[in-house]
Amino acid sequence: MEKTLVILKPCTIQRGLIGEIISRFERKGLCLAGMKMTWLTDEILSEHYAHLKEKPFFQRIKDAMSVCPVIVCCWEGVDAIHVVRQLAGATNGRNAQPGTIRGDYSMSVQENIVHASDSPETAAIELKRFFNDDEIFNYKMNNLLALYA
Ligand code: YYY
Ligand code: MG
Repeated sequence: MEKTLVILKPCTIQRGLIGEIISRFERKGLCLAGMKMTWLTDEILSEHYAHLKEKPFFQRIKDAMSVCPVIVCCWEGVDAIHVVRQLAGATNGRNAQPGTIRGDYSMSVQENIVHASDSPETAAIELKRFFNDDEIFNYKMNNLLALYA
């Protein structure tokens, strides 16, 4: 089992899509191990988007990520990091395949509905960045046989 971080971006909150997007992960069969609403600071966003700090859009994406609170989620499942990236789709919503979250809900690169960790290494770092240990819950869904057998 792996755990991965998903952030429902401000565009998702503003457009009233919180429930729809959470449903996509839920009905796929992922287990919700943590979830909270938080208002991201420029400081935490500078850390989170450090790999983009040389890009011309660095400040713009940080500003877009802090126009309102976001929902941070920890989803758990076999191969969860890869599965969630596949569900999210390509970064640019206009290129993302129909059937993916970005493909179905986004017309934008920046306003692309979700952030999703892109590797086991970044998932571990990002979960620590947004959650305290006691905010991640270790329990098993009782449908594992039906999901994975
Ligand atoms: O992992 P992913 O979200 O698909 O893309 P990243 O390359 O990590 O970029 C993070 C974030 O930055 C992206 O979700 C939107 C924004 N962004 C942008 O606004 N303009 C770009 N040309 C590239 C990325
Ligand atoms: Mg990324």
